[in-house]
Order: sequence, then C-alpha cells, then structure tokens
Amino acid sequence: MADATRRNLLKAAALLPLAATCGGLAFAAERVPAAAPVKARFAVETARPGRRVSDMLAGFSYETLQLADPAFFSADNHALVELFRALNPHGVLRIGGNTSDYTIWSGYRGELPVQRTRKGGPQRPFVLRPEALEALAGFLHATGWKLVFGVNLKIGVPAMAAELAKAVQRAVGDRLLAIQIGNEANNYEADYAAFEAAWMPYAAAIRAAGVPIAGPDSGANTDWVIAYARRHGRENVFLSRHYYRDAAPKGSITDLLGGDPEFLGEVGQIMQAADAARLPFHLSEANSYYFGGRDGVSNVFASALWGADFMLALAQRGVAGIQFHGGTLESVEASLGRDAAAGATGAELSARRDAVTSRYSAIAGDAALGFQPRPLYHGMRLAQQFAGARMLPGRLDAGGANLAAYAAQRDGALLLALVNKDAARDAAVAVSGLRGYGAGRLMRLSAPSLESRHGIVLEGVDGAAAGSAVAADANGDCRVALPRGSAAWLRLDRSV
Ligand code: BDP
Repeated sequence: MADATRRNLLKAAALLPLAATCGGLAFAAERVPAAAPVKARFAVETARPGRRVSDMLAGFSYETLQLADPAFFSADNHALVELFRALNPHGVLRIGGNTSDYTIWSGYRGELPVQRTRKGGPQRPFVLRPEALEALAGFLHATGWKLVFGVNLKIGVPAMAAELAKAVQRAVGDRLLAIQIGNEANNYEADYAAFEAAWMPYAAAIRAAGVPIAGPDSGANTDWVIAYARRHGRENVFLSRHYYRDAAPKGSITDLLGGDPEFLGEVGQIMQAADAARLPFHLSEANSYYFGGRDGVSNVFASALWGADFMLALAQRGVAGIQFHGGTLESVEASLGRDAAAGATGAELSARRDAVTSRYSAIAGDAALGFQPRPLYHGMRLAQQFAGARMLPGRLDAGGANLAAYAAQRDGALLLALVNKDAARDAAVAVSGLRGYGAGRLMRLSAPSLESRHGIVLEGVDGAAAGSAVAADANGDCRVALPRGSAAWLRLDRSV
C-alpha cells in the first residue's frame, strides 16, 4: 500500500468513534483499503497474574569512553536529563562496553602493564578522571537513575579496579547498584573457568572494599550466566548478560521484526537460575545489531516496534531491566577499533545530531548539539508504561500476521499492548476476557512507515495527544484496529 493510503488508514483508526473501535467494527467501511484486515484474537486471562514488571525496565548502556566529555553525563545537560527522566524516573544507566576493558583510573598509582590491542577492539587506553565521576553523580541525581559501572578485567590489575570501584561509590553513593567486572570476557578468556580464575581476585578486592558487584556481563553466553549464578549468586546483587539480534551486516527490518524465539527460550533458562539464586536478571547491554547497529534498520521506526515487543516479552519472563546500548558515534566506533566519520556540517540540526550518534542509539545528539529521541526511544517508552504492573497470560491467534500482544494489571486498571510488526497486513484484533473492565483509552505508536526516522508519535504520554476513548463491552470483548507497522496500547478501568 502506498504511504498515503497507509497514513489515511492510521488517521481513520485514530478517528474511529468509541463503538467502532471497541466492541464493534474495527475499520470504517469507506476508508478500508483493498485488502481486508487479518482477523486476530487475543484471549486474556485476568485470573492468573504473572510476573511484576520492574520499575527499572527501560534503561541505557553507554561506553565508558562516553565519560571522556564530562559535559555529557552532567546535571547541566538538561536536554539529556529530561529525556532520561521522561523515559523512566527509576532507570538504570550502565557504563561499560569494550572501552571499559581499556580504561585506566587516573587515581591509581601502581604499576600497569601495557594492554595489548586486538583487531575490532579499542586501539588505545582511556584515562578516566575524577571530574567525570563528579559530573556523572550530578547527572544521576538530576535524573533519579541508578548506576551500574564496569571495570577493566582485561588488564589484570584487581587493585586498580578496587580503587576505581571505591571512587565511583564515593562519588555517586547509594545510586551505585553494582560494579561489573569485565565486558564480554568470553571474547578474551578461553572459557568460563579461565574467566572465573581472572575474576575471583577482582571480586574479592571490590567486595572487601564494601562495594556491591553484579555479573557476569557476558556476551551471548547463557551457560556462563547459569554457572555464575550457581557459584557466585550470593556475592552478587543481580545477574547479567548482553543481547544483540545479530551482526550489523546481517541486519534487516524483516529479520529484526521476525523475532528471536530461541533467545526467549534462553531467557527462560536464565530466569530459572536467577529465581533459584533469588537474584534479578538484567540485559546489561542490548540492542538490535552489534558492530554499531545498522543504518536504516536500527534507527528507523521498525526498531521502535521491535524494542517495545522485545521489552514486554522479556518483562513477561521476569527480566528486571534492559539497558539499551548507544551514545555518540565516536564512543561506539572507538569501542570497535574504528574512527567515526566526520559529522554532517551545514545540515539542519536534527540531521547533525543524527550524524554524531551511533546507529542504534535510542537518543541522538551530543553535549554541543543537544539531543532528540530516536524511534527506539518511543518503543522503550511504550513498554515502560507497564512498569509496576503484573503481566497476565494471554493466548494470541495472530491470524497469519506478524503480531504480538501483552496484557497486564495495575492498580485496578488493565493494560494491553498490541504490536503489528507486519509490513504488509493490517489486523483487526478481537480481544476477549476483559470482563470487569469498562471504559478507557486507546493510544497509538505510529509513524509514516517502518523506514521512518522521524515523525514518530506515541500517544498517551506527556499528557499530550491522549489517544481516543474505548470500552470493553459487557461480555469483556473489545476490538482494536491495528494497521500494519504500528502498535497500540490500551488502559481500561474497572467497570465496578
Ligand atoms: C558489544 C560491546 C560494545 C560494542 C558493541 C557493538 O560490548 O562495546 O559497541 O558490541 O559491536 O559487544 O556494537
């Protein structure tokens, strides 16, 4: 369908009167495009609440090298502070990435070996100074966020890590959730046993200093997380690993929106180990495609639908937080041993902000140019609306389209998120099982197309664009028109 037709459809869906949106016809006949929408069903089971969604669900991860400019994470960086706060008043900022394993603490006076560089990794050490930690503390205070901070395991100097850990704790106080030791050590330690041998003296030194730790902060190694949980659960405040769908050259919108059921299965295994150890589990670094993200995929509207669906799928399984990796192009390219291309000079401000930002970052900009949300930010924000709610089981019959659906309960209200990841098929979703819930609001996450970089609208946040009125009927049924490449979220109040 042409973009214009699609836009009309979205507009039509937004304008549908109450009866036509919930409990009646999904699409107004005169505006219906040639192909009829796929008929989908979502049966919600309100009697069996599942996991509570953590307040910390939506968070960010940045390279340690981002601290090279103390003006970036600073209380005076009002635009960034505002974007963090609007996303999540209880978020987690994780500092780490490849550059954490090449970071030297300026306060350390002992001997240091020269670190060997490797292809595809940072090519020079980064010297972290106290001013950056002071500024970071101000940023955390201004945002209300907590900190997870990674120290250099690769260099093999536990004493420097312990001193840095203490300095971080001194600077940020109880905003420090935990120190992580090493970033994706699976990339440089031969196996889990070798990692553990290198890790032990670090863990001992940092814990002896009275600073909490978390880990193992491994790459795609579920077995490491499980082994670590069994052996070190009691010493840690949470468990972690990373996630990327694949390498950037393999990225495409179809691949991203195709989902990753295998990974969700692994999350199930990790959650068993986490529950047994009574520890939360975070994806402490995650995004669509590693090697810096894929232009035209990681930074377009498709990533917003992916992000919302991914986060809610993980929240349903009990994952406490997902820290989406990003930041300036310079910091991420340096983490991969590459130089950032020069930014677009003379272009309009929003294009210049984009040009200085890593391809998968949910926020674009830097301290000099200011900041703006990328599409992914809006998807994260949709998922964060479920914080504090209890996820409910539900059965989705997607009618052959690529859909996802989630339901949750909070303070007597019912929340629904319906995501149409299909590029070709509109859907009409018949939601059932909502008896006891009545009127509410339907809010859309939409953009001109899956490829859009700008023009993303998330209704129902910031008090602006509050969506449209909806209601479940007396049977607990509600119909939602869900145009291709868009999402909707609903909030229904108890009817009695
Ligand atoms: C991760 C690293 C991070 C990189 C990222 C990427 O921890 O430093 O920036 O991959 O390749 O493995 O994009």
